[in-house]
Amino acid sequence: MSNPIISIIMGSESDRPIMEKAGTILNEFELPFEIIVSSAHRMPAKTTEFAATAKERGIKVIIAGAGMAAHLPGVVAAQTTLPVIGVPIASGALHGIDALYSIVQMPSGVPVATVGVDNAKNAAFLAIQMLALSDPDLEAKIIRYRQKLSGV
Ligand code: RP5
Repeated sequence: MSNPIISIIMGSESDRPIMEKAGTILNEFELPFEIIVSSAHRMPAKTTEFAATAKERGIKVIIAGAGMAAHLPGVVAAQTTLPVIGVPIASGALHGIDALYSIVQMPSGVPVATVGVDNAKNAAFLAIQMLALSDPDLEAKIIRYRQKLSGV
C-alpha cells in the first residue's frame, strides 16, 4: 500500500481489537493507514514525536482511541493542527463513561471530534468524509456505500 494518509493511534495493545474495526473500514475504501500504539502517560515522548511529525509525514486525519482517563486524543490534538477523531474505549470499572467524558470534554480551542463508545467504525467513516471534501471519487464511494446500507 502507498504511504499512509490516516493514522490510527491507541493507548494500549488492549485497545487493538476495537481500533482494528476502523482499519477494516479504511481497507474497504482502499485508503492507506498506519496503526500505532502509544500511551500518552506511559510513552509521552513517543506520543509527542508522533503528533508533532504526523503532518509532515503526509497524514491528513488522526483517529485516536483510548480508555479510562483517555487523554491520548487530546494530547495528540494539542500538538498538531490535523483533525483528531477520538474513540472512547470501554475498559476499566466505568465501562467507557470515563473515556467518553474525557474525550468529548476537551476545553475550547483544541477540539477532538468524538464518536460513540467503542465506535471505531464511525471514526473511520468520519475520517473518510473529511478526506472526501477534496476527493470526488471518494465521495462517490461513500454515496454508493450508503445506498448499499439502505438496500438501494
Ligand atoms: C488506556 O488505559 C488505554 O487506552 C486502555 O484503554 C486502558 C487500559 O490499558 P491497559 O492497562 O490494558 O494497557 O491508557
